[in-house]
Amino acid sequence: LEHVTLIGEDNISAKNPWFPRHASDLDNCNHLMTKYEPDLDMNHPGFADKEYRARRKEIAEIAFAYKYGDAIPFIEYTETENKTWGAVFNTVLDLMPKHACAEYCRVFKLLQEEGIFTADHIPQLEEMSNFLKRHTGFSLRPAAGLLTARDFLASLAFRIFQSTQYVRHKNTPYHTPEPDCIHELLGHMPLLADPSFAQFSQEIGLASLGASDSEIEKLSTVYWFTVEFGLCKESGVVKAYGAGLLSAYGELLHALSDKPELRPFEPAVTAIQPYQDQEYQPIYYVAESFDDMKDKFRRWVSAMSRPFEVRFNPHTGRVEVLDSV
Ligand code: TIH
Ligand code: FE2
Repeated sequence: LEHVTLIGEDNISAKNPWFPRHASDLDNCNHLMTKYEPDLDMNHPGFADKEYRARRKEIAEIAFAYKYGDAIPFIEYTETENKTWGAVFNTVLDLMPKHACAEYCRVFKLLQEEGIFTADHIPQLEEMSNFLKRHTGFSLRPAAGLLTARDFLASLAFRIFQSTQYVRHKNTPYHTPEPDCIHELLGHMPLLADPSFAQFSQEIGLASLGASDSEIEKLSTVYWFTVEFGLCKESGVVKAYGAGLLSAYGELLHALSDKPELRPFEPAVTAIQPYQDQEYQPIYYVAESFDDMKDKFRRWVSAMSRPFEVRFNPHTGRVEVLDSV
């Protein structure tokens, strides 16, 4: 066994930079990227819809007021919002058996059996959070919009997923340029309840703590091409596991058509692939399996250059910093 020493949390230095050490510190990790918000992005489907923008703002306010430990406030979704959910839900239900990976389908069924996933209403984040806790220890906290990569990834280290709570514009159920709760719920939640996938998500989060800006950029690119837009093989057939595909049937069909380029997942290469989130992706990366993806990711991430190591202590819920040099 290697001899390691624990660095205390109070003497912040290059070897011990500030980052969240406990889930309660995430109250300070909710900085937003506003470029895709309907107020600023002229291509957002809600840009010209005043009523939509007011509603989105009303729901985002809840996230600004949220503090660690609070129950996630209940939202009374409107009939229009529930109908948008229903349209996406029914299409996913239809496409899933053929195009979604087995782990996704397994949890989806569980969510239906528990009455959380139904076509007629949007699940509440609080009930979804309780479901995740029972399966993988993941939980949710509300987010006001697209977060900075550093803040978003940091939360994953604590098995916390920061989730938006507002709904996409009714005119574009097949694809939206910014995350909304339909994307979080239909796209992310099933796999966050899968033990292997939850582990992978937490490892990306842990790797991001105290990382340099360029490392954060690489980690968020890997996140983009796996958790968001990943494809994987299942008995030789390519299936979707990325949340941005499973919540956007327009893009799901595009990804599995002959239009985009499919490349094998290789972290060092994938990590430097430029991408955008305005339109469908021209390139997707295909993993051999979740386990293969995790192995490749671990090998790649262990070559990163932080002058310290981190580990999550599940008994205290704290991230500990180890002096490894
Ligand atoms: N495009 C996705 C959807 O329509 O559900 C949402 C997003 C995923 C990633 C970035 S935006
Ligand atoms: Fe997402």
